[in-house]
Amino acid sequence: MANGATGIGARVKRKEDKRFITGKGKYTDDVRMENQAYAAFVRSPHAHANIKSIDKSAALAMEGVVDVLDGHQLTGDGIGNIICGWAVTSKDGSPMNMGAWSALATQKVRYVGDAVAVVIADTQQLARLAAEAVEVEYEELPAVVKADKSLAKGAPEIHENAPGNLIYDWEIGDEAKADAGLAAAKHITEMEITNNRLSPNPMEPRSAVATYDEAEEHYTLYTTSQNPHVARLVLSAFYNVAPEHKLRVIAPDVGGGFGAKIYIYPEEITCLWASMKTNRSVKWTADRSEAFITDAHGRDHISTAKMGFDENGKITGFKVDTIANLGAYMSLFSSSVPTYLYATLLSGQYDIQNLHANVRAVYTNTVPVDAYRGAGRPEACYLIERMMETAARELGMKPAELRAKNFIREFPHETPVIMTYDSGDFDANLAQAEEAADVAGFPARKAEAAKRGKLRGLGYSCYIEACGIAPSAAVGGLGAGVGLWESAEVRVNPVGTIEILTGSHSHGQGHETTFAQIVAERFDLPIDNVSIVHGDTDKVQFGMGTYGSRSGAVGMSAIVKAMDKVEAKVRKIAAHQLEASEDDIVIEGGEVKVAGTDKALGWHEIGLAAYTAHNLPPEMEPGLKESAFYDPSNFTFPAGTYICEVEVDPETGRTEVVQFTASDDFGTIINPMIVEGQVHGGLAQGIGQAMMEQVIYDDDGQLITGSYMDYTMPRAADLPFYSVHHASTTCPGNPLGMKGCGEAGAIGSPPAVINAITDAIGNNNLSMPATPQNVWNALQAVTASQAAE
Ligand code: MCN
Repeated sequence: MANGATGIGARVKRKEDKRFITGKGKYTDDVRMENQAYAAFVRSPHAHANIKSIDKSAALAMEGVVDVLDGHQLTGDGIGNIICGWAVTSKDGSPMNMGAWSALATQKVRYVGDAVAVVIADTQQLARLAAEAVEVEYEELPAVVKADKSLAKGAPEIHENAPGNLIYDWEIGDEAKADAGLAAAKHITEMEITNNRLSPNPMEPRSAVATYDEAEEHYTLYTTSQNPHVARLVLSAFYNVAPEHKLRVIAPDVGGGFGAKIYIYPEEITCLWASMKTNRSVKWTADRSEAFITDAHGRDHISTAKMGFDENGKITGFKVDTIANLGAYMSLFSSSVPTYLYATLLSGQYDIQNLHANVRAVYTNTVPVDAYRGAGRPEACYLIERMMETAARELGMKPAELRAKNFIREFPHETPVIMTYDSGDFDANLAQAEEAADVAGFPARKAEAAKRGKLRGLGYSCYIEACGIAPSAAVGGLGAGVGLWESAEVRVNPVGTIEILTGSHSHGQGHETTFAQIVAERFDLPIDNVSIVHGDTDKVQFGMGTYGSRSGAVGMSAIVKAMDKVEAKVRKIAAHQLEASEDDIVIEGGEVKVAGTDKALGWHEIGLAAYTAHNLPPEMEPGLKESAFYDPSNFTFPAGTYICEVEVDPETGRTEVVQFTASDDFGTIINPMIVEGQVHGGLAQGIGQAMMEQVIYDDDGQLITGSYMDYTMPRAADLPFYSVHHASTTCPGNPLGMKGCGEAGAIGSPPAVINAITDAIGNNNLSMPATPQNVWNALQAVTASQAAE
């Protein structure tokens, strides 16, 4: 049914924004429990050390300190180690080397910030003061922070069961074919590419409030989670904190996550356990400094790559060797990021028959690394799109021409790295972006900039990514420890309003609006009659949560399935009550009608009929509420072309992004305004990665970029007005035809920026982030080589 004003395709303003912009959101730190105490963690100041002793006496003597708990007590109570839930097998058939990670370290600390003990006290200030008073004696060990150095002979060994710090040595594709393809090439482009380590920086830091009810032997955890049901499952099944039916996890309003709030961290585990130990509600909220040293970081790859081309510019072979830094411990999905979310996307938008990638994942004495917006796909896109632009320069071809020569044009297309692209029109996105960016007018703009003493450059990125992460059987076969379906329940109330209970979790993506839009469209109801319930394991039957831009393609599809069931029942009730054939029932104008007559029932009448059950068809169950689980048959494959135009000041290296154009294919678009907002946010993060963000450790493993004085986040003034466009193909894999949009901007934009800057300065040797200093150094190298000639 059409519902033009608020249905599919309408730019409906976000329903949730009223409470967010008036300060009425309810976040975890807003939760105040009776008898609440506060946790403060005693953290390692060393990157690598043995714990010799812990002296709690001074802290325990402070008035208002409830207890000081350590790792021996935690493990003594049977709390299990933190695990990585995705098993990756090395190419020699051996399992990955997962080192033990206790929520509170017992013998050894492995990164600055590793938790050693927790203080529970009456106030937050007191807890923090008392944590300072806990004396831990350490025996310092040498540390290693860089992925390649960690693999080097003689590097300090971080986990006993991971010799040489190697977690796995994994491959995908056919190496012999890739070698043969390169051997047959007329031209080979070869590059070393690093992908800088990032900190996720959601606006709301992580937080937990745990309560133990002794009489019921029941736990409640309020937490900043993107997936409360997964948290409950993991906390009960793996960490043994509480049985699943005795644990309620609530993720109320959550102020952004970007991946960092998928995982179950030491702090939540410890707060739950401490609430039982102390019989107090226990609250912990990270401050920004703590977030920098505890939130899982992202990216951090070092790669070498070779791409071969024939005389026509067609790719003959592609070989990639990557070392991925996973930090000190394996976080929940860490193993899957540099393997199944990265190397499987290395075919990009191109028809590459001969492809091989090798990935070694390593431990270092740094914060654990896991999925951060894009997770693996930005690393793949950056690598391919830097290679393509570089190859075009080396071959003397236009970057767009080289790409178009290699585009995939027939779907479904199976790549040699196990992905089956289902749909797309890469030419359409490229053409749309080139037109919107006025590529034809670039030479004139460059000449005009030159008159002002500025260097202007243009860079492309043609990205593809796999999101809508599922299907369960496929990910299970690849090592995932969970299924990746989604569930939903549609409840029509007796008064005809509708509640949608979903296992997806909204923490900035506008689900309360878009999810309501598809219901308003289907049942032709005012959007205000529909409300969305999420984020509470006691309310929503089950769910796998929000990451991998899956809530549209998977979460909303589950709602569609449940709506199918509701509609079937509504038709039966209406046909019975209106004495008509089910085939003649239509749903429109907020009513359920007999086509071609004036016989109609309002939704409130249908609802009332279902719940009073006075006059239902024989054998029909009373009530009107249906649930569904949805497991798609494939990922979705958003794709597009991004074109970045920059102006560099050669005096200072300062670079301005003067124009950024995006043409995306997100399939059916439910709410263009929300989708544009998602693209804007992703672009800000991608441009941030390309130009300013970088986590830096010194050689001893001390975090240098531990505050916003040293870790540069992009601000509004650093970013241009984006020019965002859509050229869509329908996704055949889900009932709405949607592809995910939540990560695309962060995936596609970094190579476009670096390609533009390197074009401007005439030096291809530039790594992210392109800070003024890095750009200036690259410019000096150009001047030096010109002087030498
Ligand atoms: N949508 C749409 N039409 C489409 C695709 C999506 O209208 N064709 C809508 C959806 O209905 C939803 C929103 O766009 O309201 C994003 O949908 P989707 O792409 O499915 O992504 P998710 O909802 O699963 O969100 C996850 C994604 C990820 S993985 C990260 S990381 C990320 C992102 O979303 N983190 C975010 N966007 C974020 N935005 C904010 N504000 N905060 C974060 O932490």
